[in-house]
Amino acid sequence: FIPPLNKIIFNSTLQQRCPLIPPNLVGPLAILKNPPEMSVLETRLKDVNQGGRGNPKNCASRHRVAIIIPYRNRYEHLVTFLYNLHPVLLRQQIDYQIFVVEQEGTGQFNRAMLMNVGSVEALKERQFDCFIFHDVDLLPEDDRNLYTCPEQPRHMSVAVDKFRYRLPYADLFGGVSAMSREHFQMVNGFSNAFWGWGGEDDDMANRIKARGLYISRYPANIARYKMLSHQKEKANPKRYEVLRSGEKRFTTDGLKNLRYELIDKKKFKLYTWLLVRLAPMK
Ligand code: NGS
Repeated sequence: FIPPLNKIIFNSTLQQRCPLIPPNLVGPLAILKNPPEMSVLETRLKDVNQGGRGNPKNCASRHRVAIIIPYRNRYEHLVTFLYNLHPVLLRQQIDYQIFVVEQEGTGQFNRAMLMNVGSVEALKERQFDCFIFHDVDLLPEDDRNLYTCPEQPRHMSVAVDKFRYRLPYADLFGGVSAMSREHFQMVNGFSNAFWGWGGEDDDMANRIKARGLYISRYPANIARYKMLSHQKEKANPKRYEVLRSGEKRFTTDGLKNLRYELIDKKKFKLYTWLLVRLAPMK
């Protein structure tokens, strides 16, 4: 039996594909800044399934997306993030799962490595089509900013309030960014060599260009974000050096030499939590 082109078989029933443009978007959003307690939020977001998964009810989503949050010590931000993001993703008819990848201990934070781990661990659960790497302190201000899988790597946090809604520089790839599974694997993921703040996203921008891909963006009037306030991280003084010598490591440093230990994993109602110990790169 071959189903008609616009339908697919889903849970052994024939389901219509979701429309290209989700019908219930609202456009500009009021950011919700005072979330209820997590337990209350869990009962309120009743369309979210265990592990922080969502899926449109009446159509088959076109996108299986793993949302990956590199994380440590920002519980209040996390609650606010979940409070704002789940309703948006549900309205966008994405088939998604939120992974919070927490770095164990107090050593230098390695954002890029946590995102590599997130991608590897997500694929152990399902064959996601793409990854959206998302800082926990950024909240989308418009639900037309679709969390779909991109043709080309997509930088999503184009206009952030903290930068007066201007893109600081053309190759910026930090904050929120989306990559297809194929492209992410093609560039060997992120570098594991950036310990402490800064540079890892610029290195990814270099990887993207080196492979003949390019950074795409939605218009700045839609790709808008609010940043939650926090103390500034101490920048890694070596980041420019590591960045400059990055190219010779593109094929070796990344998913290929990723070493970590998964210490714990739990499926909470609103997210899948991974606690990882990162092994320093040799
Ligand atoms: C650049 C950093 C990036 C960072 C970007 C935006 O200077 O990692 O600023 O920063 N590159 C280097 O340090 C080499 S932020 O928006 O977080 O203030 O993403």
